[in-house]
Amino acid sequence: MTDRSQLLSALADVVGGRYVLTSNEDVAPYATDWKRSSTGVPACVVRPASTSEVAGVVRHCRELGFTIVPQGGNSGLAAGAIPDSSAGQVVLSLNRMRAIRSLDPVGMTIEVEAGAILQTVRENASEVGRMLPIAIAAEGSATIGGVIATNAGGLNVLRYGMTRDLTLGLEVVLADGSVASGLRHLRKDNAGYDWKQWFIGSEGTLGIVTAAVMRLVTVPRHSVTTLLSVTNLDAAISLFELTQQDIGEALSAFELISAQSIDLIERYAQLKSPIAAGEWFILLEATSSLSGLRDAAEAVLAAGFEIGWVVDGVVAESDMQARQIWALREHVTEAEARRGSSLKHDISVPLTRMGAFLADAEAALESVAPGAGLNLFGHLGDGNLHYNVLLEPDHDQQAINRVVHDVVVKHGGSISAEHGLGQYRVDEWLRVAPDADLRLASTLKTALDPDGLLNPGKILPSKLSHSKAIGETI
Ligand code: 2HG
Ligand code: ZN
Repeated sequence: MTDRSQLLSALADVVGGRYVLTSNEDVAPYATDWKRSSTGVPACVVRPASTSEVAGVVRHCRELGFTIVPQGGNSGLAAGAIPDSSAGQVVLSLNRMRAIRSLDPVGMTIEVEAGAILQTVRENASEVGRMLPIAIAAEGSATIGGVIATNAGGLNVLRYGMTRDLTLGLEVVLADGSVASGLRHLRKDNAGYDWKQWFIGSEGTLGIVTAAVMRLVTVPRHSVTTLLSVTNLDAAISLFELTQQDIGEALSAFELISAQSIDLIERYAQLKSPIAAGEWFILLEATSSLSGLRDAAEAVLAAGFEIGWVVDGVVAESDMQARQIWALREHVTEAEARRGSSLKHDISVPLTRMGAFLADAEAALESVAPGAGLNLFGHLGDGNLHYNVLLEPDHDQQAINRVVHDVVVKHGGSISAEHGLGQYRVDEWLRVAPDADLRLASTLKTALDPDGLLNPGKILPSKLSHSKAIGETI
């Protein structure tokens, strides 16, 4: 028996033969990412139904020398859940583990399995007047496990924080096949290390998340949605300051969309902006259990007009109009993909450096890709910009990545704000990361996955090249 046939039969014993996928047709949806930029060749795809089956799969892969690529809804934008082309990696899909294990509206927690779809979890919570405030366009396919593994951000981070801030407990299958159970429903727990944090945002490189306890919030009774266009970025930032002052903790989204992005949406997603363009558009949303939001939003808009920051604006009159405004924002990624290929940069800088970052990035980009089209949008309130370059065949992608990321570093920013490093940004991270970050990452990886079984090539390239990168003797 070859190693692979031994593996297939061992995995079939654990999960049942029909859940070990090998044909090209069955494997294809798990082997290519959403952007269709990365396609791998896995040894097989395995779909366990329980935590103990995940543990069994891990043990067999380890014994037989196959590495594992954990996968949730495969909606990631950095190819973190896509295998390489060696046929030596097993894609472990969590998509059969979808149970909502418990929902506590009083303690405001929900316990779910890793493969539960984000939208389903949100719907379950909303049935009892609660909300899981992770708002991402991919909610219909993204899973809780994937959201945790990437520490996903999204549209409401400004108000509720990243996925990390909403995760109370985890159950994780470790690289040795043992299970770490920490499904605690507690807001306060200082007993020992807070080990769940090691796995949140670890992109499946330290352990496989099989279940989680998430923190819920109450569904706000009132909301107001406003679309504005502003003269320039300084005006957008000033308006953000004013909004924080006057709307305060009710502010749930402050999204920035460039005029070029609106053009893309109008051309490729057949949607229409209801207002005249400025250099930038802002989608402002406030939600609260208390009333009076509409007056507050109108006052901000009026002040913005008077000072000369705002070019045009509309406050949604109905839920339907609010949904239409949100549809513009939610179609940016799709419109970009329909236009053609693009090079995404998911960056963050301190808000006060955003203007200088944009000016420097424009000049740097001009030096390697003169006249390149851009799709700039993001979560201004979080200092997180999607600095996406619309690719043309003659573009040198590595050169573009380097100049953009160098400017990010110059302004004290991060080259991976909310999507993860995946495979696309590993080399760049190794190039720009501080030594301490690399040393600690390596220490953690060595402690939890000494043999490099879990998602090799993600976050850290491979044991060998990473050791070289951080100057260890090997
Ligand atoms: C968003 O903000 C997502 O809509 C996707 O993070 C970003 O497409 C992108 O680059
Ligand atoms: Zn985003």
